[in-house]
Amino acid sequence: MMREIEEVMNKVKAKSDHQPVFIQAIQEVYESIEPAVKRRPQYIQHNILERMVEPERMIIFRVPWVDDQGRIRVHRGYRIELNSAIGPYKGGLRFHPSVNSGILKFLAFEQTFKNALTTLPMGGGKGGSDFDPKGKSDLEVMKFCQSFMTELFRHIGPDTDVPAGDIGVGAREIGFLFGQYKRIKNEFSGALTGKGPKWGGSLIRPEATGYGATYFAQEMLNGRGDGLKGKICTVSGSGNVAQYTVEKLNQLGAKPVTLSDSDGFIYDPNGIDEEKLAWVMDLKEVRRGRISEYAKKFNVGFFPGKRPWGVQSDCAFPSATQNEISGEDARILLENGCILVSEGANMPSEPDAVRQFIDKKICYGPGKAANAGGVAISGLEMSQNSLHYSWPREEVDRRLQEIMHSIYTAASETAAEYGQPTNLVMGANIAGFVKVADAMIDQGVV
Ligand code: NDP
Ligand code: 2IT
Repeated sequence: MMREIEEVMNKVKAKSDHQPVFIQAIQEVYESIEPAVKRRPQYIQHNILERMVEPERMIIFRVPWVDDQGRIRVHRGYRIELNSAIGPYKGGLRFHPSVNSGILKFLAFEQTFKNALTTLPMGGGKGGSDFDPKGKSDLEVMKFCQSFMTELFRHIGPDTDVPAGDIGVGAREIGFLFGQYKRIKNEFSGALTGKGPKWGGSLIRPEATGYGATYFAQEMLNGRGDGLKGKICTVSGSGNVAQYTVEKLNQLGAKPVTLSDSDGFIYDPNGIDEEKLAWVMDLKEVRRGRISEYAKKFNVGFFPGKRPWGVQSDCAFPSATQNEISGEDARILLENGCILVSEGANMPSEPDAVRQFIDKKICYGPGKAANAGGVAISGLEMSQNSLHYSWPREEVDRRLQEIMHSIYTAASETAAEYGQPTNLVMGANIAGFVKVADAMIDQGVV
């Protein structure tokens, strides 16, 4: 590794030793952009590498609320405003007991380059809380969201910072958060995305991440004269991204056979078809149940405590969380003949798994390219809100496909320019980084 990159990595490691996923995300980007940094000495002169990993602002706050038993509870709220070089901070909110500043910094860092790849003017941010919506009543979730927004509102706004959903934050939570924002600010504006379609939300936003990850898979396969038709697909997770990945895979003639949650995975060799998916959506969004219930309902296997990567498949769509494909999982996937991994989740593959996918030259779409469809449609929701207008479903879906195509083109052309045409990790990281870094240089030492 170049001396200058190594020096920055050593400083980051010393400063962030309790933030392994943040270090992992930086390491992956900085290793792969080295050839671009060599060609552009200005990045070193302007100390861009060190500036890029220091968030512009981090907000940490107390979130007190009262549960259904009348007990006073308290959680920690965060918003990381990492980079605003190319637009207002933009990125989701995660509500999950594991949330801490290291996880949110890794997500904000990834988000910054992902947003740059979308072609839309959005900076990078991420936020959330260690609050767990699972097992809470709707009333408790509402009270938590209202308390969270009672602090967050002063930091966000349609031209400042625009949060959206992520793990544990879906349509229900965005509704409660938006209601409280509007009430405090006395302003109906696009300060959040992922809103309901009847009150400012963009059509296709709920579908966008999963659809986008599937369109990205199609782009990668088309690039090799292949397609999704007839492909057996493993999908992890059973939330927003997983559900709409399964929906689009079915529409494109592929066969999704697994879904999971933190308790284990189900394997349905006959395929999770449209009807079964409708049942899953009701299970997850209405009854808020566990994926193991699918196994009972449709009489298939449930594998407690396991991830789906041992199931024979052509294509894998990790759509749950970070580091859910280990080096060992990757070896098994490849041994079983997997030719494509399209990452709906953020950083789902451990570094050893990433290395194997690149070395074997399979179709490998890293998260910041493959799952950018969600934030891209968030960007289109911002545009529609500021126009006080909304576009029809077909129009938004067409733009989503165009954006996924242009991300694939940017990543593969950049990879080719640096002599590794199949390495979309390198291509996406360089294309995203260069855009943000150049904007930072143009704007001076800020
Ligand atoms: P949801 O909350 O809707 O679903 C998350 C799913 O992943 C659930 O099935 C959940 O299971 C599972 N999961 C979460 N954490 C873990 C864990 N530690 N171990 C095992 N399973 C886990 O979230 P989304 O579908 O929105 O997000 C999924 C991934 O996609 C995340 O990595 C997110 O950052 C990424 N992403 C999301 C976008 C969006 O628009 N929503 C956009 C781009 C990326 P359980 O119920 O047991 O917790
Ligand atoms: O990781 C992501 O890109 C998201 N959770 C979506 C962010 C957004 O602002 O739509």
